[in-house]
Order: sequence, then structure tokens, then C-alpha cells
Amino acid sequence: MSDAGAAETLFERIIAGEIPADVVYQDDATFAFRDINPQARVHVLVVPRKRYRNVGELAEADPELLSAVLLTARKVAEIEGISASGYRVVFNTDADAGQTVFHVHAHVLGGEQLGMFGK
Ligand code: IU
Repeated sequence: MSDAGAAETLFERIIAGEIPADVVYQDDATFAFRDINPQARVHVLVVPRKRYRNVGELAEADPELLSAVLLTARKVAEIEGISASGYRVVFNTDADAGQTVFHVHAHVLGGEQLGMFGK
């Protein structure tokens, strides 16, 4: 189910251009911009223009749009020159994962050797 009725998040304002962002790539379905608090040399967020709360809701409601998000993540890696060296795609989901913005987004991380998962 789309979360369209819920309160607006910061990402709708970034997509609308109301809040400036360092945009890496955009198309009709997705929008990619640099994270303001990067956790790796490359750290880009990929969001669908249409809002869903998390990746599970997106997968259920619109698998084609989830695929578009993942293809944009790959395109971002190509643009950033890290597709050969490798990168990580992360979807934080709810509290224990530290999700803070409830408009689904993929973190694309790379450009250096990444640590393992965990705390
Ligand atoms: P999370 O998965 O919901 O925790 O990720 C939210 C990300 O949004 C987090 O990495 C923030 O640094 C990032 N972010 C941003 O890029 N620009 C902003 O204005 C704000 C958060 I607030």
C-alpha cells in the first residue's frame, strides 16, 4: 500500500527541489542524491518518486518500481565508477535497523573496502 496519505517526509521535499541536494541521477520513476552524512567514500540514496514506507511494502505493491530502484542503484555505481570494484545496497527497515526517513530508500555504499554487518 502506498503511504501517500501519511505525513510528508524530507525526501518528497528533496525530490520536489524544495530542499537542495547533490543529485547524482534521476529518471521518471527514481531519484538519487548524495547522503548528507556519508558512511563510505561513495554513499548515495536511491528513492522511488512514489512513496512507500519500506522495501517490503514497495515489493508487495509495485515490484516493477522496486526493480527500477535497483537498476538505478546499479546506474549510480556506474556513474560513480565503483561497479567493477563492488558496492553494497542496503534498505534499513524500521526501528532496529535505524530507519529514520519513512520513504523507502536504498543506500548505495562503496568506493572503499566496507566493514562487515552488525553493530
Ligand atoms: P535511514 O536508512 O532512514 O537511516 O537513512 C536516512 C538517511 O538520510 C541517513 O543516512 C541520513 O544521513 C540521510 N539524510 C540525508 O541525506 N539528508 C537529510 O537531509 C537527512 C537525512 I534529515
